[in-house]
Amino acid sequence: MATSIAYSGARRVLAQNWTGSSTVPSRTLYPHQWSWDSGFIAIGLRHLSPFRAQRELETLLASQWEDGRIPHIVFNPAVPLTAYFPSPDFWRSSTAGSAAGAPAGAETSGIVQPPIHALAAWLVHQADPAASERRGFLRRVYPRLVAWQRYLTERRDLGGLGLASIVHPWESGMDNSPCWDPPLARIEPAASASFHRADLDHGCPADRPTDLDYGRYVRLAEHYRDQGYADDPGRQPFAVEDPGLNALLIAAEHALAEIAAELGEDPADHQVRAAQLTTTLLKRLWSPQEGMFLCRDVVANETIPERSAAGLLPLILPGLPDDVARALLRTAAGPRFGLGGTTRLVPSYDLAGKGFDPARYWRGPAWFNVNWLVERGLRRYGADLQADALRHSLVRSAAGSGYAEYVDPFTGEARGTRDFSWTAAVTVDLLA
Ligand code: 9YW
Repeated sequence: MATSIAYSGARRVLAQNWTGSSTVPSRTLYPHQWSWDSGFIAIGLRHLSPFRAQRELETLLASQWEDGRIPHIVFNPAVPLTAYFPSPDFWRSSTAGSAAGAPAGAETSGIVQPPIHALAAWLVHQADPAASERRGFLRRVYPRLVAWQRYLTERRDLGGLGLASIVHPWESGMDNSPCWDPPLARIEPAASASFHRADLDHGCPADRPTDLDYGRYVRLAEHYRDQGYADDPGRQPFAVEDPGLNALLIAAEHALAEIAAELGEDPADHQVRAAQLTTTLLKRLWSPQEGMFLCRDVVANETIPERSAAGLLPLILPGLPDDVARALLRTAAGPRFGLGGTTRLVPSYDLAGKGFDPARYWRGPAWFNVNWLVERGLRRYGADLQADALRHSLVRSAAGSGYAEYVDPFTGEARGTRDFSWTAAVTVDLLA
């Protein structure tokens, strides 16, 4: 009974947030299309309507840039500019991004988000292969997904060893994670009077990033825009290799191999790249002392000594050495993340870290997309009992919080906005 209520509530949220061609993360706080949100949303929608799931991804891909990047936001022209900051007149993609091949007929942001899309496309196809084949879904999205992957592995290889770098904290999807504090400390913030934070019109300030964070986000985004969104190594004031984004990048290469094989093409190139990227990820970001992956500041050429849930996400990847997988499972269940012990869900950041705050966005609260990934990772490495418990807790916390954007990791108390699409989508996926 409880699960059927959770399922129907989640279905209601997804129906309410569907615009006709894609889904907004939240009707109030985020009234446009977001890149990695759409990936998670499609993964849930595939159980409700394979057609809507395909459309979700196709709509996003229609605004892909010619250089292969998938922008982190595709703006809905019908929504007033004041509804969300930074708005299209800040990013100016159709003019400032023209050298990078931004579409002329759509307004988007110029930065990116983690590449969940190839995995999402593969899962959407698998949910109903006949519905997918009828519309030629994989055949149409595959070249676009490959171009997206090459944008990240080539243009964004700012460290020169093969991993992709983010050039803005928003690109990690984990906006104000304490991992960005050291590299952000070098950035002179834009004056707070020079912009208006629309997020504070809808959200509680204690649950959101600070004004100082925003000043730095604005400065970095302006800098990137004013260079025409070019990715020249050495010219970015902020460049970080994030294990979460790179884990999804490798998962995407595995998914592309599956898609290629399904289309009758040779998957070998994707398989080789996935293996090479995994080796580099281990060499570059694995910390045996911490028992997890850490971020690397490419500008300062040093490891960032902060532990966030992003450092557990490589658990989704096949082929990790046994000692690495075992250490990750121990870290997830240990005092820093409390899984199966002090926390209901994996917190976004180290419970014992100096930046920990159970209420503030990516500095401690638990997020449902991250926990969905951890659940897959636990299962992949044989921790089925822990995965079952996490699945149960995730569904209970999602429905119990009104499908909150994020929750207090200890109590499950709702934080941020409610009726949040990916919270509903991963609930549907786990119950389907
Ligand atoms: C913002 C839409 C996005 C997510 C991000 C999350 C938040 C936007 O919302 O960023 O204005 O703060 O951090 O991961 O994609 O849901």
